[in-house]
Amino acid sequence: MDFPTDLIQLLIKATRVSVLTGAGVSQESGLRTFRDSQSGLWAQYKPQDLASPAAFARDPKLIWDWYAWRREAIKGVRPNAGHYALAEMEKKISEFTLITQNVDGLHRMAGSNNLLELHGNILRVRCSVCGTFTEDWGDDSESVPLCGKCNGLLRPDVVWFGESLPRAELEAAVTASRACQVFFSIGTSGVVQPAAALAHAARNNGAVVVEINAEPTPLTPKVDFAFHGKSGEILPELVKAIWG
Ligand code: BV8
Ligand code: ZN
Repeated sequence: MDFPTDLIQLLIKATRVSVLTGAGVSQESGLRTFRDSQSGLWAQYKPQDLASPAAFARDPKLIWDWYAWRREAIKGVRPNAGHYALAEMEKKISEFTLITQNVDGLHRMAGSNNLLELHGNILRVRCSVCGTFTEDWGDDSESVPLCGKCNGLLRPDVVWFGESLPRAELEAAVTASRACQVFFSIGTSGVVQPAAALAHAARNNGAVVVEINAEPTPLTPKVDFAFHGKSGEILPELVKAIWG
């Protein structure tokens, strides 16, 4: 795959690069993206209707089971070449920040360290009342497991719609987006806020913005370089083009 030489030259010299990823980077690992995530029993629900405090209050068991179903799907997959290429870029670029909306933990599994999980991680569970994290929770199918400390209902450690993002991660993501020379938006439809605002923050601070996505998004008209295709194919090619 050929890349514009000015982009390659820029990336060879770049010391500050920030990347935002979404569900698209995990698609080639066999995980459905958010917009086409529902199937079978769950096809009748819109994800954002399930991923909300109101839904959990209304029917905690339904929401617990939905996350248990997604957790099982994640346990059955591995990172793909796109995840590994991003871990490779982190080794080559001095200030490389990987910001993800994904709760699947695949970036960390691929070896990414400077990782900001803006929307949490589905493999972590905490108490919905006192916030205590629990390593091992029984998944018997009868009821939602309870907190060992206060008997509150346990919930996945993810950010639901209407809930604020973890402050430290969000602040670090905004700082890294404003300070970078190159900002990549990869495998995301760029609809969910405040994550979708990060590319604009980077652009407004003079960064070159690159989009890698299977299809155009609302961000496409605003980027300097757009590559529409599979991130698991394009990212390894890009790494090769930069560092041979
Ligand atoms: C908050 C965790 C308030 C849970 C998630 C301003 C304007 C309008 C609305 C809002 C606004 N501010 C806030 C809102 C409300 C809301 C929001 O943005 N709503 C949207 C729907 C309009 N935001 C919130 O509620 C946020 N909280 O604002 O709190 C507040 C403020 C202060 C104080 C208190 C409260 C919280 C948002 C986080 C919600 N949690 N996930 C879970 O996973 O269950 S969001 C979840 O959906 C994901 O994390 C991700 O962010 C999003 C899905 O988007 P993508 O990842 O992009 O996936 P998608 O399927 O859409 O697209 C995939 C793309 O990949 C496609 O383009 C496809 O073409 C491409 N693709 C596919 N295959 C490949 C590929 N690309 C490359 N290669 C491939 N192989
Ligand atoms: Zn508790």
